[in-house]
Amino acid sequence: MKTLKIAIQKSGRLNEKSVELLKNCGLNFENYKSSLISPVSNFPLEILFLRDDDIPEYVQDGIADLGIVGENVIQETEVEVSYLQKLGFGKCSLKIAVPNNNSINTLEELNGKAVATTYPVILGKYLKEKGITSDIRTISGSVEISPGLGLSDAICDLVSTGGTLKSNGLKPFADVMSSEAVLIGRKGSENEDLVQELIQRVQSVLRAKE
Ligand code: PRT
Ligand code: ZN
Repeated sequence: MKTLKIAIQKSGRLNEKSVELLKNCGLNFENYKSSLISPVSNFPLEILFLRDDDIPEYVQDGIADLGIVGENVIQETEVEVSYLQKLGFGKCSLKIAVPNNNSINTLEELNGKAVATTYPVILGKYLKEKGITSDIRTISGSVEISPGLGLSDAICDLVSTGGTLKSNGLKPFADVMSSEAVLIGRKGSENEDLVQELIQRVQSVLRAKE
C-alpha cells in the first residue's frame, strides 16, 4: 500500500499547532526534534519536518503529498498547489508600515520610495495592481529595523499583535494580504483515497473545535 508524506514546519510558529492537529487526527508518531522524518504507526503516513519555505515546492514537486504552511509562503513561492483546508492558526497579515514620524500616509506617497521586505513577490504584485512604483529592497530578516538604519522609507512585513511595529516606532497603513496556516496538496492528488481520508479527519478535528 502507498505511504503518504505530509510536510510540516520543523520548528517555529507553526510547528506546535501542526503537530497538535495531526495528533488530534488520531495519528501516532514520535515528535523527535532531531529527526527529519517520522513514521506514523497507525496510518500509512510519514511526517517530514522541514523549513517552512521549502514546503510548497516539496508538495508541488510531489516529494510530499500534503503540507501545512502559511498562505504567505505559498504565494511568495508562486507554486501550483491545491488549497485543501484553512486551519485557523498562524493568523497574521502582511502590512506596509512607515516610521511614526514619517510624512507618508497614503499609498501614492510610496511612489519612488524604498520599501524593505522579505516578501518581494507578493509586495511587487500588490504595488503593481495599485499602480505604484517603489524600490523594493529584498532583505532576509529584521525588516523592522531597516527604516531606522536609513535603508528604507517603509517596510512590508507580517504582523500579528503589532508589538514589533510599535516597539520599532512604526505604524501600519496598508494591508497587503491576510494569512493563516493551510493544508495543501499536490494538484491532482486531492481525490486519492488516503488523501481524502486525511482531509476528512482534519475537518472533523476543526469542526469539534467550533
Ligand atoms: O525556520 P523556518 O524557515 O521554518 O521559519 P521562519 O522563521 O521562516 O517562520 P516563523 O516560524 O517565524 O513563521 C512561520 C509562519 O507563521 C509564517 O510564515 C506566517 O505564516 C505565520 N506567522 C503568524 C508569523 C507571524 N504570525 C508573525 N508575527 N510569522 C512571522 N511573524 C513575525 C513577523 O515577521 C515580525 O517579525 O513576528 C513579528 C511580528 O509579530 P507581532 O506579534 O509583534 O506583530
Ligand atoms: Zn522560513
